[in-house]
Amino acid sequence: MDRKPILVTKPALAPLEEFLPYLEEIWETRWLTNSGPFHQKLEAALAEYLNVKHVVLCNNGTSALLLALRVLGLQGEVITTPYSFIATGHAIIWAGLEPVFVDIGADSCNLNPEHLEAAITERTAAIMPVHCYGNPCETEAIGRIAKKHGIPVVYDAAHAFGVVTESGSLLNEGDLSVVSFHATKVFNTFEGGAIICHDDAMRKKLEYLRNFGFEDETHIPEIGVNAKLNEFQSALGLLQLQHLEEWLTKRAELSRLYSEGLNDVVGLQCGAKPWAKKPNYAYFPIMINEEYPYSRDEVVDMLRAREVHVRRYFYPLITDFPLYRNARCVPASLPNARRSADSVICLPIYPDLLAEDVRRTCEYLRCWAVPK
Ligand code: T4K
Repeated sequence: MDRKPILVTKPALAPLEEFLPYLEEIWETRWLTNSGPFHQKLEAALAEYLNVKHVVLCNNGTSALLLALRVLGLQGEVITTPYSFIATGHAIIWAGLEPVFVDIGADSCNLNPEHLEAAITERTAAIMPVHCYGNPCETEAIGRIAKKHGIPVVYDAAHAFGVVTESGSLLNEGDLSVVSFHATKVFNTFEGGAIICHDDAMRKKLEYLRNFGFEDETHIPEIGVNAKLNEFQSALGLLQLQHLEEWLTKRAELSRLYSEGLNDVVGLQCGAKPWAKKPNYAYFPIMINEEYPYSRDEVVDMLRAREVHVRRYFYPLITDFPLYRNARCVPASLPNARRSADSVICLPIYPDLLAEDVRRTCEYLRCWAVPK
């Protein structure tokens, strides 16, 4: 039987007819960019939804990371995780800093605070952990170590939009957090991102850094870039926000179906633990270990042959790209990150995914688990 390919994700979009009035308004006002009315409304709406003080919109998550690092006026090294998308490492280098990679935990995919202190030197300027898959980092331990050494923490929260822990919005942790609104994310504006910050002065500085450095018409205190989100994307964001809870409910239901379908499969571990009080179910990673009769890459190929186009987020490790070969790693062999990169498969998850497709995918993984 011919099946439609199932991709790892499919962007959620509000109905087109609901977007038309926003477009008509843009065509009417001719206000297209540069902190226009929709942009201002979206910043306010997101701050309220996310329960954070300031949201500074940017044109994507990578430039938001770049500005977050720039605004702190850092020099030297930034400690991060090798188990992430390449943008995490690239942003550090673009900001003129050196990445240092600390291993992740044995059963979390996040930076392990136990190795953090060993990685800190007099050249450490900041820590940039990633809430991988939207699962919260050990923020308390990281915060304690950062405070002891007097260094700021910038969370790469690209995956963590809307995640809430026992202490409230995860995005309130650290000095700054960065979210992504890329097409593949839980909340998308086609492309987009934002910096979450907690004080007025920092917000002002970020606003001028994203607009060429203009503080006002005649003053440019620092070299800025053009990292603005336009009115089309901001209007879309306002509309998308109205549908978000419904999309999160669907993601939660699909995630539950995967967990039920795969929980007892020998050699396969569901990595998407709902550690947060309110998770966002951004990804559904599984880990294939030695007890499974097929290797991770064989499983990827077998699923793809059945039109289930899974991805290996995050393989290879950032440190395995030749550009990063000389980066300092703690410990040098990064054993946990390596194990996760070699065993992970991210299964398809998005609001329009059909329950029957999740069941079918689980069925394949269960059948193949029977020894060869
Ligand atoms: N930090 C972290 C931890 C991140 O994960 C990311 C981005 C960033 C920072 C940087 O944020 P941004 O600057 O991107 O805002 C994707 C995304 O491009 C990237 O945003 C994301 N992380 C990364 C984890 O995944 P690819 O190369 O895997 O994307 P691609 O084009 O292969 O798309 C994946 C699947 O989605 C495809 O099977 C098709 C489907 N798709 C994709 C797009 C773009 C669609 O159906 N429609 C679409 O428009 O990187």
